[in-house]
Amino acid sequence: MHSYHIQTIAGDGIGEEVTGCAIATLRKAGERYGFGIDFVEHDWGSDYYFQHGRMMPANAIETLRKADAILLGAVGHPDIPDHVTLHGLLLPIRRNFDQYANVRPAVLYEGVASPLKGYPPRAIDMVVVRENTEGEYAPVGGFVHQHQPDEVAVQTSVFTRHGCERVIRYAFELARKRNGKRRVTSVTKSNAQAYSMVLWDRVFQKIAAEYSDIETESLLVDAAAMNFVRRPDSFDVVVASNLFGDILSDVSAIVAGSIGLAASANIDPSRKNPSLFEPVHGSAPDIMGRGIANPLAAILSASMMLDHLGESKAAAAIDGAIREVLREGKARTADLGGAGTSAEVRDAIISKL
Ligand code: GGG
Repeated sequence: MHSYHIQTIAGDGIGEEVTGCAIATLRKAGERYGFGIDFVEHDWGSDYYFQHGRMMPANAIETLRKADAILLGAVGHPDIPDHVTLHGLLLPIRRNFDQYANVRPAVLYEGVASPLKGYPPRAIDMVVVRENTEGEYAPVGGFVHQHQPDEVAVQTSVFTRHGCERVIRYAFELARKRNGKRRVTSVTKSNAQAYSMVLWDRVFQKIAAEYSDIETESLLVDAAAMNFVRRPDSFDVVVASNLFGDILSDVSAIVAGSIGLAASANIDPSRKNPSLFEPVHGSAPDIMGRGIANPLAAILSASMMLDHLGESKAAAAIDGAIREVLREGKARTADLGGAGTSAEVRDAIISKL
């Protein structure tokens, strides 16, 4: 029996609760579909930071490199500045492992209400592909005259032709593979960002010419934000820079019912490094420890991980179980209008497997 080596970082807040549900679901899927999973769980994150002054150990990347894949919960703590938690854990992992495609699907499932009227189940079925290693998140900048009245902060975006090409190509390949509208929408703000995003637009035009079977659209990010609300059913694959993709994927999550359903995969398509799977949501400290967080984003992320590892039957079974539980509407958490606990939702999924 093949066994996968999965390393997990539950992280902060509700991260522990939802990752626990994902691990339990993966164990059941392994039993049912004949593969083993050896989990190594790391206690990295904000509690680790309080003890050690850093979010993860100095050799964390070398440790994680041994994994077939990584499962992450959430990062963020009210007593630590957000840039410390994010730059101390998630962002170095994405960059060190060249996880340049952050894939964030948004599907309106049967039994889930969109805040927008008039969309039947699956009418919204899109995926945001966010560039994940450079752009506005590049760690380039600094402070001058720090904490003085004349303080200056410089933050530089980095857009490389190579970086744009590979993520745009990934989006086109995904549009070919998906059973969708075969459309790729590129999002920039190239009227204002007249260097970096003009380069992105040029690269998009060049790559699009290689995919004549795929329809294309280019939108400025303000128009894209409006159209995610006005006509979410028109989107299939959306490709955007690091920051824009992050923001827009919160919009696609909420028009599809809840951020509690938003899964994501940070993929190194070369497979030289492990990929990382995480719910889009953060640590939600306001509800941590109460056992009421929606575990479905974490479980859907675990399913994306199985698919990436080649366990497509098990992944499809988890997706099917989630669809059934949502359709039945008996076990559901508060974000979806229910009063259920994370454990009830987890158990409902596991019983369907
Ligand atoms: N699920 C991991 C998490 O806590 N994400 C919250 C977050 O702020 N992520 C930043 C990003 O993806 O750019």
